[in-house]
Amino acid sequence: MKLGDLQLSPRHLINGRWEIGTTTGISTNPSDTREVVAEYARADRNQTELAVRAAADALPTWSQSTPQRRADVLDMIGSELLARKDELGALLAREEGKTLPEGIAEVARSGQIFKFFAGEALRIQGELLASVRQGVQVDVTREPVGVVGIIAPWNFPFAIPAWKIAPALAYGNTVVFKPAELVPACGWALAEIISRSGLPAGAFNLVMGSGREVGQTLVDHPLVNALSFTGSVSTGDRILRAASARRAKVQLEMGGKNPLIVLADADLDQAVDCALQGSYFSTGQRCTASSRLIVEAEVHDAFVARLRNRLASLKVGHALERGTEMGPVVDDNQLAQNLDYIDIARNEGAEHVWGGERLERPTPGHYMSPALFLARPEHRVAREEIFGPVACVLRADDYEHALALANDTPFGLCAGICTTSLKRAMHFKRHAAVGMTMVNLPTAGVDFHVPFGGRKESSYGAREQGRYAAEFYTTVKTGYMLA
Ligand code: TXE
Repeated sequence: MKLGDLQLSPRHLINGRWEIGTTTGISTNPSDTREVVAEYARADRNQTELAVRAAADALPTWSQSTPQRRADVLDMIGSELLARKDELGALLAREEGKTLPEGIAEVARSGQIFKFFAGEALRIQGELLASVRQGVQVDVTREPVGVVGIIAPWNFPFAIPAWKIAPALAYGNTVVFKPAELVPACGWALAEIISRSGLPAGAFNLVMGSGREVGQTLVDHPLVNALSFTGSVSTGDRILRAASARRAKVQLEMGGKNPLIVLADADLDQAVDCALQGSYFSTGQRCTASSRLIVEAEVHDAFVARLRNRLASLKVGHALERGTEMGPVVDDNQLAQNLDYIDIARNEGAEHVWGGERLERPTPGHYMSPALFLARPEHRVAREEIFGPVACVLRADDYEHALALANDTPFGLCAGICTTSLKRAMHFKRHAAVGMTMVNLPTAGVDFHVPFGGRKESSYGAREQGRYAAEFYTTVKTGYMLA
């Protein structure tokens, strides 16, 4: 059976059983909208509550399981993801629209994430301290937070769920996972592997459906102790307000408007590569995408000319077609939003350099050409997250001006610089007001074993990934004992 080619009928996983939904929905292939990828079960409030109860009931068993058992479960999931990366990568490309190589790489990374947290389950640490009181011993230990609600976006349908689910389970929590409505088949394929990994029934549950009903039920449910969310700023804000009102732990990863600075001393070909990859690969649908290219005046025109040439030959097409460099936009709404921003940019007086048009391809899909504008800092195209293949160039007088422009944003996820000056690179790493910096690398493309997250409006709560994930998925207990 090859999931990459089939029409699937994903069901919910609730308390170890596959359940039909109260209604059904469909997901389609953005490269060929005639093709239905999945006809999937959609849950209502009651079904979501059953999943939460199942997770709560499984908590005593799973939270007391041995680190070895947790490591075995996570390692098995990781191994299967790696072994099936081609097949699952094809499913991802079909349902979300990133190119096949991008899809395969994402599934492989998801497998590595599970394997990393298999190791972390064996390395849960505490502290033993001398007390300030005579004869007393103090220890600090980590315990699971409890039931974790995981609400995921569509743009990384394997990797983002993986980097939330794997640490949740590694540290002994139980999970209710809600994938985004555009990518239920990917969510289900991951859940199907997890369902065969040896977890007790109810330790991991999948419920699909709308954010308003399924997502909101998780946010409001008193038995959900922690919520990890990736998505838009507006939804993140709503979740934060509701969840913190009932004192649940919350972690949010939201938007970005990430700058890439190109200084006059940069290797220009390398800088153009960084801009091309960071701004347009994965169709620009990454929170780490570089959508503001801040270029020092001396090399501005040369940089723009080279990037324009690269865009002119970028192959936009069906995600599964060999040689495609940029797949379609995920759906009609996102495409309409991208095209609206093209109009806004033109109307506000940004200078159009390339692209931004709807494209026809042999199959009916949501295709558009990569867009580039010369903008001013006040233009909306330079301030708001578009989440598509649309970037703008801002002209900077010098390094100090470039840094000020880079930090002039409500977001603070990632920032990059292309330079051959070690002094400038070091200064930039220290003064960029973000959670992640890149030197001579695209802003998008991160490792899986180190923290991921940002500042300002981009993120809220403890960092994701790496061993820092323990901050969110555990709670510490301080023990005193008269020795
Ligand atoms: O996001 P939402 P959408 C941005 C991007 C995109 C826009 C909309 O600009 O165009 O957001 O995308 C669930 N309670 N990003 O609609 O609505 C929802 O079902 C609980 C940037 O996909 O934030 C889905 O599972 N959950 C971002 C998840 O939240 C709710 C990545 C995300 O959906 C809910 C994705 C509610 N009330 C979108 N409402 C990035 N920067 O990485 C919705 N959801």
